[in-house]
Amino acid sequence: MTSNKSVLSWIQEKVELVKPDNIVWIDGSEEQLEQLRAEACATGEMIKLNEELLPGCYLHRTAVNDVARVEGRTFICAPTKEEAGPTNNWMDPAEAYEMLYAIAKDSYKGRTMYVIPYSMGPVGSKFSKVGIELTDSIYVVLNMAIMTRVGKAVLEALGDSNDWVRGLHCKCDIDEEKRYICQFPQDNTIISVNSGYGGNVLLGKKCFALRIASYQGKNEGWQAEHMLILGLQKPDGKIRYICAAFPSACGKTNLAMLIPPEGYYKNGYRVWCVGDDISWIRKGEDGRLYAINPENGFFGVAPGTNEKSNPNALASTKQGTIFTNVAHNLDNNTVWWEGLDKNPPTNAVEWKGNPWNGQESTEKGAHPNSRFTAPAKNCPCISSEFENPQGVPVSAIVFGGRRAKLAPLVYQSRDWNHGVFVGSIMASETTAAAAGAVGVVRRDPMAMLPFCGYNMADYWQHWIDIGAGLDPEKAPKIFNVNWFRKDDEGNFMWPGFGDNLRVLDWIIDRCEGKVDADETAIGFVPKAEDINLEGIEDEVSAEQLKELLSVDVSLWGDEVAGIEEFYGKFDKIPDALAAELNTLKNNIK
Ligand code: OXD
Ligand code: MN
Repeated sequence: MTSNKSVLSWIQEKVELVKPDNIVWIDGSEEQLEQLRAEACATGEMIKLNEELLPGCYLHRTAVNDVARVEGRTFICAPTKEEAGPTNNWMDPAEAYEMLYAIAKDSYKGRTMYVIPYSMGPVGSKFSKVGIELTDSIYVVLNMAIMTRVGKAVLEALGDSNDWVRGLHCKCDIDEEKRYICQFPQDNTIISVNSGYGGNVLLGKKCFALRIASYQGKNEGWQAEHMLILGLQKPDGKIRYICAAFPSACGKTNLAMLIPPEGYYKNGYRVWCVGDDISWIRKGEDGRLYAINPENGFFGVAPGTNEKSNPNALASTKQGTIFTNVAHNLDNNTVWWEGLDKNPPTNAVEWKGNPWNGQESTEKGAHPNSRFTAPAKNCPCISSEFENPQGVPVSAIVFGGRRAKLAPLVYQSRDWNHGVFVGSIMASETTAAAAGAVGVVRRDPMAMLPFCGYNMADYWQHWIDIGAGLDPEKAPKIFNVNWFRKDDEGNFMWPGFGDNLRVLDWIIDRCEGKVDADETAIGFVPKAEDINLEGIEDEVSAEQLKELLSVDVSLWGDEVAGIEEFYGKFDKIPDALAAELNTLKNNIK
């Protein structure tokens, strides 16, 4: 399919290492994918679901010890530990290659090597980047064919170029003790062994589009961010775009596909989804920042997705979708997960493959991290700009986390550098959904803690440098939101979901200079009368809104100590951020 020498020689090397019985190049044709689906069903790797209710949909179960990304076994193999920084695991590249090649050696014997040429971003766009993943898993091929653009056209766009990311995935024995997800940013290379689970093996996603791409972006003057992209259409018909970064379990997919509250909808408000997880951002010819979503599908968490929380996500899963680790309803050959509805199936198989009666069992039917891999084109609110090779102009960047007391519902940074500071101090409180203590603050700057491919201090400096190259008039305005503030009884004070539009609306008005704000110690906070509560007055009283917008400087005093402790891990902090921390300290004195 290609005469590109760098591609052919790299594949040849890897063939000699892993020794497959056969080699199959993925050409992107529907016939070839269909053949692979049939083969996966014949071996039991996938189960074909009800063609009438869920056309083109399949179920897959991973090994029970292989159900999530493994941050502890994920390494940035840069030449020095300093280049990886204190927040990444580091391994010397030579040692890493030696160890990984020893694990991968002969591991494809008796298996087929699939060669997946894929593009992150629309094929041929100047934003886009090519990768080639070698895998011995049909499940990986079929997921990659949903999450990225795959096939011949990608190799044609690549031509003879050597600018592509090498990815080797070997299932091996799914041995947890020998599971490694290694990125070699300087070599444009990813090696993943002993896993068959999404985020560890769909190498285009976290490994390439965030870890490798963040490093490429630093060198090439652009940014790879863990951000959704949404278009907010106002009654005037104009659409403004927002990129937003939240840590896991803070509702990125829900916000990206938000349905406006009824009154807003009637007035012509709409939200259009460009992406739910990753943004690649660069300066356009007009001096504004533009973003694309490099992915082509959604790899969403299934539990909790329902007709109320996210009808658009649910609709996206109704065809051509692969479900992983959810419950299998044997009565109608469909799928079920906790939080889908109140009617679990009685004649079912749970995610581990055991018989399951959802009405009687205390076990979960779906794994809490069970997933759907759904084509973006299925989403009823997919943006008309989804395929635009130029991307969309970014009006606002929004950071956020889960803070019961500290952060107000929304605040705006004073300027770009203050906004970078706000992103760098992002943190979220742990929930009961994850193992460990509840309510513990975990720092997760820009939601990139597990995904930054180099030293986070250099990453922050890169953010500062990007801002320095922008006309402040054209630079996106930077905000922080907190949908999770609680009252003294522990109840959430803000309804969230569709009502978050009320906050997005204020954000865009601020970007366009249409609304005033109060300056506080931490930035600009809305005047209470500027957050429209029409339709939710019963849920949020004027008093409660005031509380939601309040800034408690004594709590910020404790927060400063936490920020200093976190910054203290780094040998260097950009001067601009040290100055912002000083300003915060002075402001709360
Ligand atoms: C994801 C994640 O799967 O951030 O998107 O973990
Ligand atoms: Mn993510």
